[in-house]
Amino acid sequence: MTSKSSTLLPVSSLRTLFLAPWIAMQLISLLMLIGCSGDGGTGPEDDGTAPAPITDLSVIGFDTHSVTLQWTASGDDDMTGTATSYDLRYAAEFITYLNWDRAVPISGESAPRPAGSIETMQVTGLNENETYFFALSISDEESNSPGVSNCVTATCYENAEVTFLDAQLETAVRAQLTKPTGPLYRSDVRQLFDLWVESAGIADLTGLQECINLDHLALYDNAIGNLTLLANLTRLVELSLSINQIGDVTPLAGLTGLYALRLGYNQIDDISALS
Ligand SMILES: [Ca+2]
Ligand SMILES: [Ca+2]
Repeated sequence: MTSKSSTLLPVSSLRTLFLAPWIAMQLISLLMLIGCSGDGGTGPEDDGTAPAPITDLSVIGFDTHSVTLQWTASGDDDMTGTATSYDLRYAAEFITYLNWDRAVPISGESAPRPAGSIETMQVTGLNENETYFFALSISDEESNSPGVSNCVTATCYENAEVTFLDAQLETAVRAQLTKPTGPLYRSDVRQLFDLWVESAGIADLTGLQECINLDHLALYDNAIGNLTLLANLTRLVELSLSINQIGDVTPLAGLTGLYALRLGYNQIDDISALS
């Protein structure tokens, strides 16, 4: 600003004393000229009231390369009228006002509809198996904004149906998910963190390979011989497979997060894969 840079000039204190009132007058004239508007623009006078904050941003769908978001529009002034623009952004980390400037702007937002309207937007061009965080801000015509909305997260993947070939295993999974009937999707079985199925005659683990968020799995006293389908369950920290028909434990070699592994009463000769 003019006044600030002037005080930095190496002038004598006497000259500063005489010039200060003149500089102040010039500054007042300049401010009157631009109408004292906050951003110096020529748009409508600032109404001084920002849109209400958006607090209900949510994920209503996703696919391999897209995420669909929904929220309720606020208005030009709090929850009244119609705001002017949205700024939707994504990041690889949780978004708050602190890191908002580093979040990546997404183009193609529609103009806000009247306060109270349900807005949806599909964000496309995302990477499969990547996790994204989303947040948005809303502004009125004078760039008044309440700041950053709540932040939501989604991972892009094909939400395929998951089939369990062993009825006992499926029953146990459904019980744990409290979803007794209907198709089981990846988005369902990824909600599974603990599973305990004992003495149920389970031989076929098909379906468990999709339960990638399991951290505790206990399958005592079943008829399991092949562990291949457990190889991708890298979040497991506790795995109990005692009393089965297991000969080969090499599929478990990549489960580096395990701190408890129980393999008693099987037919294992070589555990070097687990070293
Ligand atoms: Ca306005
Ligand atoms: Ca306003």
